[in-house]
Amino acid sequence: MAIKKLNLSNQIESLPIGKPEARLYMSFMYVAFISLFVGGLMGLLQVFVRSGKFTLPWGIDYYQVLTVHGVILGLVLTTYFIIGFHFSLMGKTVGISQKQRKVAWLAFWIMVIGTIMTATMILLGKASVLYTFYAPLKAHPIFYIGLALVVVGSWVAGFVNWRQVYLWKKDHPGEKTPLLAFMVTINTLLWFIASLGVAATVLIQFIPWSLGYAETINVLVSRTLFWYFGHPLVYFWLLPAYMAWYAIIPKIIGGKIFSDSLARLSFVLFLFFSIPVGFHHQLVEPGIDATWKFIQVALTFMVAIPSLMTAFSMFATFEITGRRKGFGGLFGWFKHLPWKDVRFLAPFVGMLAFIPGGAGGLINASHQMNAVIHNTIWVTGHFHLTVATTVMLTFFGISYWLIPHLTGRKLTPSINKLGIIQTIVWTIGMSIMSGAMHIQGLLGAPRRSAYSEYAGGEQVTEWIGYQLAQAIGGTILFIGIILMVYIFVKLAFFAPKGDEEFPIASEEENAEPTPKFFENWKLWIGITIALILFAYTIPFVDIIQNSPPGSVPFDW
Ligand code: HAS
Ligand code: CU
Repeated sequence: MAIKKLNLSNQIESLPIGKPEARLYMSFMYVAFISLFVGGLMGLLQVFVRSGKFTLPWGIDYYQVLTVHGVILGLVLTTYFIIGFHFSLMGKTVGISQKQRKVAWLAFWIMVIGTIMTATMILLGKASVLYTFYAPLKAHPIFYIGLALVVVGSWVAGFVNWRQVYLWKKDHPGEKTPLLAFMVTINTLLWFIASLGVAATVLIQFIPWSLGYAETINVLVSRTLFWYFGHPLVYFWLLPAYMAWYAIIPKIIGGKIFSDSLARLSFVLFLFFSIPVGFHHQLVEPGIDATWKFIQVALTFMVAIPSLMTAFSMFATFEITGRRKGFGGLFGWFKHLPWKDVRFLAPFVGMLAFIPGGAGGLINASHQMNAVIHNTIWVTGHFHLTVATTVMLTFFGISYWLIPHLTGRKLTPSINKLGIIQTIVWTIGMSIMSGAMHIQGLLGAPRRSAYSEYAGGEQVTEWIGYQLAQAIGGTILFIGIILMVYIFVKLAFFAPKGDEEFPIASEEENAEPTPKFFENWKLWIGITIALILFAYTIPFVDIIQNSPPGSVPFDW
């Protein structure tokens, strides 16, 4: 398909998405929603086991179930949804040529083969190493090779995005990259630079170790490389939600983008500060100098700033839009937001959840308070607010228009209503489950833990009430998952034919032009690499030079 010329003064002119493209984007969505169902079912089993009233049948192990849950939801669902969404945004704004589409299919199949390899090993019980899979837990080599393939496939997908932006820019000299394509480029860069860390630990440490070529493994190196990747991973999840908040939600509520420059700046800041902060997951770890932990914590607080900018920007969009529609008073604009439109409601609840979710993150990042909550189920509560609510509800919000847009169907009033019920069910289930997890964590209950009698049953009396609450919340959430999967199937196959809008907001007519320097990719990548080298070089050399003898595996 030839790439159409865009007029990008301040208005968005969007490209049509043809059937073959839609098929490509939908393939990623199918995997994502199958994962939602399978991963959610595992979550249900977990809360049941932890209630103390249920044991897993057929010798299935709790940690095997927990690994399926984390890998399928945290790694598979997210990555497939995000890549499918990225592609859709690129297709809509800069186009994806037929040639690049073939490469994109290659990416899909590499990822699928990798996913099947990894999933098979977990299901066979040969890889119960949790989604954080660092040493000394050891899995079957095929688990790691599969993971490596998923990462390679995602890189190929990233190259497609970059290539398209490059071609578009060649065709449009002097024009700024469309906002959403700019954001996708940043998120792809972030993912690429971050996943070099996980690729290094998998290729250099885990594959030789699991194949038996190396007898021992350097645990601290493996954890450090994992968290070099693991923290930016959470922003790789968050940024697509922010894309929708900045550039799509304003359109849905009948407004304009608050500030194109502010949105771009916040994404650039995410690129800078997402990566050199992995130590905030290793604050209690011996072997890392306290000075470097301090430096990375300071950088962690920097990465909160673009989120605060986003919060400011969202409030501004809501208020300006409402007032322009003539809703006066202090909160009139708020009352008249389109509460009955699920494309708005679901992401909005996601935003709300990020207020306690983000605050919890700031608690986690504070060294002294981290000592209280680290390795407790508080952390599980934190990430069920952030990734499983803020991000997921926004992804659902996106699905309500993206899926029918791609399948040529319509979001009918009755599906919209069901979506609103889904959002409410999710909110109630998650509030109960995540709330109970936070409190139980403060009482010292560990995370990554099956039901246990602990200290002769004493602790059970203190904790069991919260574990029962988690089982209740988790069951409600599972109902939410069934509803969402049902809605997905409806929108993909059964909803009436129609032409659902792909909502992209435009800028104000008289908006200030976006400064040219935002297109200075060399500068952004240069600063990113400099910050990573600054934050990691000295402590990493130290870790390698002063490492204890390698650890023998904890084998399954
Ligand atoms: Fe986190 C652990 C620190 C954000 C996910 N985090 C985790 C883990 C996951 C995760 C999965 O420092 C567990 C990893 C594991 O398995 O061990 N996190 C932070 C900090 C932030 C943060 C400082 N986390 C996230 C996001 C995630 C996520 C986002 C997923 C998507 N996290 C930590 C730390 C740990 C950790 C430690 C390790 C703990 C340990 O010891 O193990 C920040 O990015 C948060 C900044 C956010 C804000 C909030 C801004 C609010 C907004 C909403 C505005 C609302 C509006 C609507 C507009 C400051 C944007 C309002 C309307 C009305 C009318 C009211
Ligand atoms: Cu983190």
